Amino acid sequence: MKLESSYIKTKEVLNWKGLHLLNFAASACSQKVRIFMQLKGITWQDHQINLAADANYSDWFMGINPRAQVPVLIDNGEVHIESNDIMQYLESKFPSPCLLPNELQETMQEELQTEDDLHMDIRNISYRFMFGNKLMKKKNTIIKKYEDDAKIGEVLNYSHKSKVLNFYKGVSKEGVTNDAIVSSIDKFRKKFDQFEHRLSKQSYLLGDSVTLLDISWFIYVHRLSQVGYPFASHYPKINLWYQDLTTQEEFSSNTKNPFPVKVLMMITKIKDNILGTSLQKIVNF
Ligand SMILES: N[C@@H](CCC(=O)N[C@@H](CS)C(=O)NCC(=O)O)C(=O)O
Repeated sequence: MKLESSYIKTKEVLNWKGLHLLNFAASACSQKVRIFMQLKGITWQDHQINLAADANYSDWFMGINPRAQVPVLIDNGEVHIESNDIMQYLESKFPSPCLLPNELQETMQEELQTEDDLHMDIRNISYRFMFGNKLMKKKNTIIKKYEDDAKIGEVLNYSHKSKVLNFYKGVSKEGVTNDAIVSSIDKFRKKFDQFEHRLSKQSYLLGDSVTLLDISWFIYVHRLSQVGYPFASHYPKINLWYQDLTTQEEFSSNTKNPFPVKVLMMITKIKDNILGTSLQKIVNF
């Protein structure tokens, strides 16, 4: 989605030349776009927005993306948001190597919508098992800012805005609950059942070559497998597909966790093992 320049309060970016990606190393949506760009051989100027320090809620960043989310692509002063839209925009600008064949356009739209609809579910998993519910305590001021900012109402469609607000309101009180985890995993299972079936007949999710959809789902599978989702025993074909992609440098180098996230994850894991609150135990795999 290209944002009208009238929305952009941080005017300096309107003069930026070339391609700039505002992103965060540990953000799933950022990782997706970085893999995509690297596979295409596109180079960009990197701007890290530290989500752990709420840099995405700074006036500077919200003056660029009032949704307060990464990734954001700036192409010669044009601001693009929404990871799936960014990839599709770049596909038309850099068609080779092809990651979105024409004949798959319609299927891809449906598939990407499903993937995007599951974003809050991957958030549940990440906040609970990677960040140990740690990152949301500070969110009250942010909720206020989010609610107050009229521009956000304009740029966020309302269902999206209420989803994000409900998430933060819920988690800032009680963290991500076991029920939320079970419900999120149920949604992933439905998709994984489909993918397992497809991958018994083809090498990638939409045929025999990598597409944008493989990149999008790689990120989710990676995140779930990091927190103990038993792909090898439950979805062996998905596991093979995942292992295969992991051997590619573009996929592995863009999904490494920064050191503080590694530490947080390790502490969360130890705690969950002691308390019997790991993903495996909660979902009863
Ligand atoms: N649908 C959006 C989701 C973007 C999104 O939620 N980004 C996350 C990181 S993966 C973010 O910026 N979170 C910051 C926050 O909510 O505080 C996309 O695909 O770009």
